[in-house]
Amino acid sequence: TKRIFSGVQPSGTPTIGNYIGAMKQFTELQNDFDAYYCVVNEHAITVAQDPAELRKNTRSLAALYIALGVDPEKATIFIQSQVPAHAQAAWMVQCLTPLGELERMTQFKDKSAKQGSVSAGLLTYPPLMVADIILYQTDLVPVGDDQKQHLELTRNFVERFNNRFTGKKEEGILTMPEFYAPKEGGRIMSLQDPLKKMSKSDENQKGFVSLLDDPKVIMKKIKSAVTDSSGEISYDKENKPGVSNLLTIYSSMSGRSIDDIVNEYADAGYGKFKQDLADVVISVLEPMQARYDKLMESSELDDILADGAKRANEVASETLAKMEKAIGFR
Ligand code: AQP
Repeated sequence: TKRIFSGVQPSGTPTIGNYIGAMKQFTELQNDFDAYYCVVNEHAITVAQDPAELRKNTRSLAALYIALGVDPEKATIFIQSQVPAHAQAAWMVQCLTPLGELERMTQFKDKSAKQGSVSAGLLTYPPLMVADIILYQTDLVPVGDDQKQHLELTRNFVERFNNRFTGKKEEGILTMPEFYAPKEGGRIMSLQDPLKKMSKSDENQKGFVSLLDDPKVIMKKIKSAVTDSSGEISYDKENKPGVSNLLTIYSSMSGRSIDDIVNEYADAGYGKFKQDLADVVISVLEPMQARYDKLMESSELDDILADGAKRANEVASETLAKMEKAIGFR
């Protein structure tokens, strides 16, 4: 069976953007792939995190994976820092990656521009992501559009590493991964600024719906989403970015096509459309939140994570050993 790997940073509570762009695919793909879903807490510390918050968000994110339908019997769920191979492989990746490639990354440029003091880790975030992916000999990486550039970097690395360290007759040491994003919803925009990506660490809480928002809060946030003054419900990303974003969310959360939704609301106003959209979002999140609450109270979660770390360590250390041998450490 083919492998998939993906991760989410515990840098806050995931938003419906994270869900639509990536996490929703986790449950859909776990039946056909050998799946590894990681809580990437080492990535989260590339920007400042409060230790108590980080600890809480890490556990909470693992519970959310399961609450949204990841089955620990089928998929391996684990915390990145509990598998030391990630940091070890990342060092080798860093040493084999030209600085210029990292300085060109859009996410680095965006995030460093927002910060007074930039950590070296923010720059070397992509090599850590390369390590995450290659350690599991990953075939497919379900992530949102914003991670596409990092995946390209991963593919370049794999090619370079295999070329350099593998004799031509041998099979490549590392597997070449493919990018996998949903057709629609690879980039959900902020509810307050439809030209900006929805982000869980956005200071403006009204810009996103988090997976743990209360139904009343969800209703309020969606009702106050920025649209336009035309009053017409149609999909036009250029001229109607706000409404188009809401249509994408509606479509992804309901499984209905955008055309179908546009037809239904042809004569309706924004008020009715937003109200129904909020109901759709709530109908998906409410049962998930109930499962989440139960999990957080039980010790089951700790057992699942201990088992996940064990399984992940087994696979990751095998690849790490191959890399170390190739490089000359063994
Ligand atoms: N707005 C988005 N639309 C669709 N997919 C998205 N993803 C992120 N934002 C959107 C995808 O969600 C997965 C997890 O993201 P991450 O935690 O690794 O970090 P990120 O990409 O930096 O996401 P955020 O929400 O913007 O986090 P912060 O605020 O901490 O930087 C990834 O697959 C990502 O593509």
